[in-house]
Amino acid sequence: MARTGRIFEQLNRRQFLASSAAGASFMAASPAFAQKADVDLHLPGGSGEREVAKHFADKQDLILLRNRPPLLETPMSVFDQGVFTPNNKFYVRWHLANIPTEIDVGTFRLKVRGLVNTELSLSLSELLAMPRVEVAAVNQCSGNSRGFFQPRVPGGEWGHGAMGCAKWTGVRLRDILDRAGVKPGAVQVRFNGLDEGAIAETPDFVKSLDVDHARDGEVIVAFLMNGAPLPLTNGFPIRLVVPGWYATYWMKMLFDIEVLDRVDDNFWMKTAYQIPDTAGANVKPGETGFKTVPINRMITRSFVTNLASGQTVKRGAPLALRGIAMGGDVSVAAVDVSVDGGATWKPTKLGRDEGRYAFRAWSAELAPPKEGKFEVMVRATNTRKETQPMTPIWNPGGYMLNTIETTSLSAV
Ligand SMILES: Nc1nc2c(c(=O)[nH]1)N[C@H]1C(S)=C(S)[C@@H](COP(=O)(O)O)O[C@H]1N2
Ligand SMILES: [Mo]
Repeated sequence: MARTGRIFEQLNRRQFLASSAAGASFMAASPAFAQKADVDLHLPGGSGEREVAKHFADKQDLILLRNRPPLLETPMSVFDQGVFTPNNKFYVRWHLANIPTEIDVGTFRLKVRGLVNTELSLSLSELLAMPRVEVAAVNQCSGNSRGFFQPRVPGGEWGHGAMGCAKWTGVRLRDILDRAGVKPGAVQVRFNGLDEGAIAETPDFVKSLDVDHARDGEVIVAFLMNGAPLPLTNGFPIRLVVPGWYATYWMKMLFDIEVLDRVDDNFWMKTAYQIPDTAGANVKPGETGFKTVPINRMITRSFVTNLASGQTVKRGAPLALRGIAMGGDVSVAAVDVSVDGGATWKPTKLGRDEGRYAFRAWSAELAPPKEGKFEVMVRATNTRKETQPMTPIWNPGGYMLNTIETTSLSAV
């Protein structure tokens, strides 16, 4: 159990670090790093330049959308460094204002209750002693890219950086549920984290999965992210990882699992995070009265990461392009680029396959551009032959945008 011991030691150290954060939020007493970051802070169509977050001890050079509850976005340039997003650059999203800044790893317990044969109260050392699995998976907020919705919709006005990819290590949720013994008649499994609203009226943030999904062997309770304990802001000490599904289900600071004999009808399942039950979650702007379903699996997307709109490149020289793609809940099959507005597409070279749920790197060399402005479009297709739409979708929640992205460049 030497390995378990070492992780437990790391967890203990993390608790010590976490407790040094100030006050009733994650904010460090003083900024621990440079305040001027080399990141693109513009959100096209937005109200000018955004700020760099300075008060989060475990984060560096993220774009600040809100301090409390925190909304911190990863700049696109980070995704150019590799398919795994470093923990200190990984985006952060919380709904509720009261988030523990200190976790006592000795007394922390994960409860399992409801429709089970034996209720459990698992310590972190018990969890660390269970069989361990690792999965590379993209964590993406349902509202990633909401800032690009036209007409605009209320909510976190994210650019494209409410996503990240990490190697998550933990135990299978199925193993935990089997240890408790799920009783016949179970319908959903509900997850709760330690965060709470500032006022009693705020519905507690809880999310549920169908019992078969919860028991599919892929959903895990993770305690390591890229080999290190989770940052406090990403759910220390444990969080749910639901590969291929939007991050709203990836409950952070998970402490309570309840097996239900019914479909969960709490606010965060029944009212919030509902999408139109239409192809691509698309409805006409302003449309109402359509049938909705809880948001679920992710869809395919791709981005250029080495160049940003507005940049100039060298005319008459081959143009190197790099980027990332994701398949959604299946692998990326192809990434193509177009320089003629989508009339013709050229295949790119895919990077190493890190698994169906991970980002996939891609690269291409384009023919030397002539002097003047031009546009590069990038389009991913997954193994289910689903691809990205040319025209933007719309829905009132600002969810699931996956339009083909266009990068406007000029050759000089
Ligand atoms: N306990 C808790 N878990 C949570 C949330 C939250 O508000 N509280 N937000 C969810 C949503 S909507 C997102 S997008 C992801 C963000 O994960 P991250 O902050 O680790 O990037 O956490 C999910 N898990
Ligand atoms: Mo989210």
